[in-house]
Amino acid sequence: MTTLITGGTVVSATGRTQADVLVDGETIAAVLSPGSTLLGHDLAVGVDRVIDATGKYVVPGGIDAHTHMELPFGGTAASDTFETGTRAAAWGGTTTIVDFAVQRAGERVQDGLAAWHAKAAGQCAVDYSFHQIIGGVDADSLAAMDSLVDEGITSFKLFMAYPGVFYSDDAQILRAMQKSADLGLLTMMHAENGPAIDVLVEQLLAQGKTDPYYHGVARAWQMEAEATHRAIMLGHLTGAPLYVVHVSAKQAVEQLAIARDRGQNVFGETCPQYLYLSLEEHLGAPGFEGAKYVCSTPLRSRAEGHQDHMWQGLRTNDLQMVSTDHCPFCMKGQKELGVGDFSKIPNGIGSVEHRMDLMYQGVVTGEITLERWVEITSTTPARMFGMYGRKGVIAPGADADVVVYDPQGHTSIGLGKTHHMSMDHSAWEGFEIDGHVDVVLSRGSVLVDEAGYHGRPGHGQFVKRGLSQYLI
Ligand code: DUC
Ligand code: ZN
Ligand code: ZN
Ligand code: ZN
Repeated sequence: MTTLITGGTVVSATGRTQADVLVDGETIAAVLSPGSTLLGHDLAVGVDRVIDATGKYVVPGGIDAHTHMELPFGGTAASDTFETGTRAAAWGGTTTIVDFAVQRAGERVQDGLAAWHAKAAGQCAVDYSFHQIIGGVDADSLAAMDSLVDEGITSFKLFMAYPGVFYSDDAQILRAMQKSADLGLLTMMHAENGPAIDVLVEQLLAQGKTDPYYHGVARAWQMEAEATHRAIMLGHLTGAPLYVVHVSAKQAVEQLAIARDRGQNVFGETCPQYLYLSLEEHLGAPGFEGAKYVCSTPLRSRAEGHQDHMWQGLRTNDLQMVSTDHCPFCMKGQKELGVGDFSKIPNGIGSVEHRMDLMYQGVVTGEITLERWVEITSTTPARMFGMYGRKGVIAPGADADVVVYDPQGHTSIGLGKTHHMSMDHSAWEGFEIDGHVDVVLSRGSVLVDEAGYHGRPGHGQFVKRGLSQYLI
């Protein structure tokens, strides 16, 4: 099967050009100046399928490097399965996800990873890979890290938050970082001071402060900034490269900037919710509405300027990319577990479907350039997590993961509109996007076009990743 995507503007992380994209089977065969012929043949005549992208952007498929499909958490499990979550991803122009396989204290890493393979295999509409959560750092799990690279898993995540669940203390972090420095793995860190947060939670609840808003009070920015600094110092000591997930506090970005300025190999990711939503307007919504916006790290105060600072970090490259931390829970039966006690609200927001649109809105409003949009949503995730060349770029030989994006189109987000995630609400209800995902190809197959959805469970394949290109 050959496909010609014709008449569009091909956008990369470094520029834009008028070009036609020829897809042969699962990969990109050529990127050609408009109207090119191949050995004298008119390309549009010889191909099986022509996609007219006139007036539209042709960009590499989105890579969401932080999702939690089916994650057991807070006495329940994230409401998107690999099937529903990757279908929603496809609708939104994301053609690769990297989810987190979970090892808990007392479990074998190999078993945790095998369980995640079992959940995802045959279910995914788009390609997928895994990071490994090490929730119990001990001699066995450290030894098991040796085989991760061979499994195509070149990054692992530790938690400074959630004592009793995934938490690692400083001694465990130090040992895991020493190991990752040896192996060339990328250490991902959930940087929040969990034990100190737990004290504030207990005190707030004792004062009768039980509303969702207090989730944000307990998880104060100081808790994130302190943990970020501590992780950076442990990374400095051990030589382990560090990737801080879901950065939301401006003081945490400042810590990353200081570390980067002294030449340390430190990176940061933020998420759409930290760019658009706030403690006051969303987490502080009347009644129990704020529960929709309970995630960790929490939404931050707009009065304190955190959201503006996240956009700035993306411009200055103190933050390198945007993932969603997609971790959806329904209000009914899930979020409502925390009525009367904010600490029992399962943490997470669902955004996997909307990341490309929400970040494109930053292009419309002038927060970022068109090229930066491609860079933070696709190219850098591919390079950061060892998939570049195959993913993250429109070039001959790359997987034909391509999105045709219509800047004149419009997307209304919300239930009954463009919502395909398995949730009974949307944190993004009412968001209006100037722009529209028109066509989505994954390894040469059209998953979405104007006629609708053509994807299927099992099209998506596991991607064995190489080492991060950001290691030095
Ligand atoms: N944060 C969330 O919001 N959900 C799952 C885990 C996490 O760290
Ligand atoms: Zn986290
Ligand atoms: Zn997460
Ligand atoms: Zn359209």
